Amino acid sequence: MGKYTLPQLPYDYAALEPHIDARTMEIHHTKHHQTYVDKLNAALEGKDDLSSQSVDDLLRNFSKVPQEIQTPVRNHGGGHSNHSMFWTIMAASAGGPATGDIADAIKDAFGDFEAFKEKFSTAAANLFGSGWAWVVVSNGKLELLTTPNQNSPLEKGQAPVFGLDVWEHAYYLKYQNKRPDYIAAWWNVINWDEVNRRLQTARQPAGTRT
Ligand code: MN3
Repeated sequence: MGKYTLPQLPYDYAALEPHIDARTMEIHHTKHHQTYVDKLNAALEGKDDLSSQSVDDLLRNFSKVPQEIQTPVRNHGGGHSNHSMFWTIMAASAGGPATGDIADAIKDAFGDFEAFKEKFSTAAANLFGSGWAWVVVSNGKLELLTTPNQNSPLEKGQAPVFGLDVWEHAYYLKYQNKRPDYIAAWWNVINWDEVNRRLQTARQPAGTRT
């Protein structure tokens, strides 16, 4: 039994239907996410000084990870952190325009919500290969960016507010090659309450985050 463990989903596999199907959610959680956890634990075997940190702190302190295990920590630590975030920022009976502080922050940074949604969706659709589209707090400002593979914004000192998994495993069973359809559907399940909680944390100065 390794140090890092697969978190439970805060809802049933079928909860996000019809936008994200139950079979995709089950495989994504029990196979893909579990594999990131297992491979992260294998990479950190015997390195208790590193694995005593939360996975997010491990990535924030990436420069302290020995070079010979940087690649598995980036891939599988990133995979564990990214998916742990992803499950929580989705919910049943969610979606719609942003609410609360994130609505104001989006307006300040990107203009109106529909313009932002378009910009984020285009970035996610155009990302070549596998990766994530993100809204992060970077130097106190809200930014939209993408990362390849499972690379986490935490590694670069950016605080992820929310991110969208655009690996084919996230949508292929239901949407096949139609990634833009998956992205359009995903806006119906984004959990703005959790995004607002994460925004509050992301805006706290580094070092005081929990
Ligand atoms: Mn995934």
